[in-house]
Amino acid sequence: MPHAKLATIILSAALYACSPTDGAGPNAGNGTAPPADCDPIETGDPVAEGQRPAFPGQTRACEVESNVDFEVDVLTDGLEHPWAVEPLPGGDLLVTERPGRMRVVSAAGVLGEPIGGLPRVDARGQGGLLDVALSPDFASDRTVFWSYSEPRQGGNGTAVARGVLSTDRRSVSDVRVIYQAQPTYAGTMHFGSRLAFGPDGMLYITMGDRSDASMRQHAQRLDGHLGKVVRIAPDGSAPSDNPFVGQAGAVPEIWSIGHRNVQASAFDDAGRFWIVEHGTNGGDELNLIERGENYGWPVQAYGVEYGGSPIAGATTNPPGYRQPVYYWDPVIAPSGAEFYSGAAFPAWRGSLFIGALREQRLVRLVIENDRVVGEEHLLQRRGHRIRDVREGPDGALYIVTDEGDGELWRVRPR
Ligand SMILES: [Ca+2]
Ligand SMILES: [Ca+2]
Repeated sequence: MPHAKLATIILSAALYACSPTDGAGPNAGNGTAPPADCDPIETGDPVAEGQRPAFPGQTRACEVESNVDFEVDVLTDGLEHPWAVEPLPGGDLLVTERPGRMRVVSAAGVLGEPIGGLPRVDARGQGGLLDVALSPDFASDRTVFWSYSEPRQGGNGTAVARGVLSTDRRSVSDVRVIYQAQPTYAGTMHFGSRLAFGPDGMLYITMGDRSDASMRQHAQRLDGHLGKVVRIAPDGSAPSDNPFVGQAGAVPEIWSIGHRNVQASAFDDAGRFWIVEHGTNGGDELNLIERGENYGWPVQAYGVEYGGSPIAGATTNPPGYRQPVYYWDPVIAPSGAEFYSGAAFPAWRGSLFIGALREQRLVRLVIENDRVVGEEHLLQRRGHRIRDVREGPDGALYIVTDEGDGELWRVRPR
């Protein structure tokens, strides 16, 4: 589509020329019209008819093309539903597989044996071994943190454990469970749970609402962890500056509330925390998370139920709830996110990359002044559900695909 490409290039130039002045202030973009010559990335019919964004540019951003020349190396296949890839300092990679295995894959693509010492997981439905994160002091303490669905009396729940990786990387020791989401529930869906350490040294855990209609309201309640972003210290304790510490009836680990199911999170260069949540049909959301705020679910939502009916009790823009910075209708099913900061791809610096399961692609967002000003779709012809994306120490992007025969990819300059 040469015509569309030309229009995009012209549009990009116009955007970059005008945005620094237009975008100042926290409510930048409100009331400003989208560029008239924009080619929106999404041209299909919205799923939810008649819904309107709260501000221009909140959905269907302009298509941008970075025209980066890259190569995709399939480092390994044969991974069973890998959920996370975490680059190690020397260039090797930690990978989780949902049935309960964690392995090291070498930078050359050699698949290691499962690491011993991990607790049992409830690997039904969306559950199992989920994310892994390195301690901020990994080089000295060799400590890793992982999330999983923990089998419990009466059901299961998202948990986070930590352990010390042996120097031969065959096992973890000193394993401690530092977080157990409450309440326990007998279900197999919406466990969250990306892990990210903030610049404050705290561990941010994104949660799900457990999916069933009877559980949704937990996202608005302070007496449990479902549907929240949770912030804990590396030992599992609740920091004293969490927003609901000391409030009667509130669990102290809560950082923000009103989330549906969050499997993607990333800190930006400025140390701000962004999440991408699975919405209902037509309502996947990008949110900029601030302490103690309410992100709306299940009161504020775009889209409709996957069965097609309206979301009972929800409207798109009720007062008192944070609006998403951006939403997708149709949905992408987001999992895994990373702000790119490497030297290998200068054109991608500052971009937010997001894995898309349903749409089987890598999404790149250009964000300026807290607004999405461009969206690009990459890797969409490979036909794999993208589960996680991380930047390696070499500046390459590392990706795992959610398949029974899942793959680990390295995206590097050609
Ligand atoms: Ca991770
Ligand atoms: Ca929301």
